[in-house]
Amino acid sequence: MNFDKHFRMHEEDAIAYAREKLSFFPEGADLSCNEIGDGNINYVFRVADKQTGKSVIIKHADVQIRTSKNEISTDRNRIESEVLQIQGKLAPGFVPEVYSYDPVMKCLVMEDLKSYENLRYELIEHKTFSTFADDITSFMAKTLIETTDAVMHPKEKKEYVKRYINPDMCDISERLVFTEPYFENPKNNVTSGNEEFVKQELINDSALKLEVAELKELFKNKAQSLVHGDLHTGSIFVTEGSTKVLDPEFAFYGPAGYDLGNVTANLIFAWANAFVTIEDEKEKAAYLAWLEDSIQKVTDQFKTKARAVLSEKATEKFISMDEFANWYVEDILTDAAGIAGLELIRRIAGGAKVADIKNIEDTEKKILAERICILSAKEFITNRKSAFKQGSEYTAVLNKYAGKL
Ligand code: SR1
Ligand code: MG
Repeated sequence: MNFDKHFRMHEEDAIAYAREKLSFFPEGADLSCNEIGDGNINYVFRVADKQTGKSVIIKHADVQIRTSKNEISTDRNRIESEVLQIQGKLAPGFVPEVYSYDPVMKCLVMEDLKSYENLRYELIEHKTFSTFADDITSFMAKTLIETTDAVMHPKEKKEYVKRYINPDMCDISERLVFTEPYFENPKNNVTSGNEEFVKQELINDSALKLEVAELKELFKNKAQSLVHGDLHTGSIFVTEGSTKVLDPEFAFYGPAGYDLGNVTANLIFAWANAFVTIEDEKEKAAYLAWLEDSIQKVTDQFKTKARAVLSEKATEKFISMDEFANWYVEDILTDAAGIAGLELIRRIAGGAKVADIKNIEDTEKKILAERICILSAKEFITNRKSAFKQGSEYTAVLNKYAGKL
């Protein structure tokens, strides 16, 4: 095999690929391989030297989506590889190191974060991470603000806009996040017992749908920052004291608030899971308090750090006017609130579910968690322009519905 023509790789191909194309392992190394991908789209191989334990990750893109088998561009693999490297320069230490990218086999070869765990599953197990909010807000302030043309030269930024146009992946988000949950569709697979609620609160609410349509226009047209584009807790790996962001295959030039809103919404899924599943009152109060503190810090620390990046690095002359710089950051927070609402809704009333909610075994508890998320989401969307410039406003809404329902 010389890997000069693309095909869908399996574990044995990844071993052969590592031997032939990578200089990572010594000749004759006894290699093993496991396919460890748990996402919907790609194949992720961990290739390891059985003797030394040294290992590498090969992320491989096929021409079909892994779950649906629908056709999809493999350019996402190039975008992921390049964006990881850009993010690594802007926010050192927050992404895995990229070793190589193969444009023929669509293989992104990168550091194996063996000692890290997927944040979504850690939160479901009610674990806490003392530096998470600080880490993720540093990552977002740097990668989002430093790729705007408030900081970059406008011509250089427009080159990025062109290079990271990502039509197939944006099409997925435009359908799954911004459209399907608001129309009847059997693929939405709504939890039994919540169908009427979803119909009433989402499909029949034309005022809400107008706001959603406005946010969809924003997503399609606001080429503000090089966004990660899918920054949910399954794209984040953690260990105590360190955070790594993976999987920017949905990256494109979009509203900076897209990433911020996704982080907030996915912490809220963890909150809703903990609210309905933790039985011991003391344990529950402590865990909800940590999550609420994290949810608040995501907004509050991002706001401070984004402002600091602008003060330090802006090339746009108007940023020196405090009123404009403040408006610039608040505008991102407005978008983030709308996006947080959309992400909460689409993971419950749309096709792509999250384990925090999907895996709640007791149906009554699951229905309750879903309703808290949906009603809160509606407030985030409809009141985004006048509220949610402070993190405590998000947790106040959650607690309001948790107390009511
Ligand atoms: C077909 S892809 C479904 C979802 O998984 C990804 O992680 C994105 O969130 C996408 O919407
Ligand atoms: Mg992903």
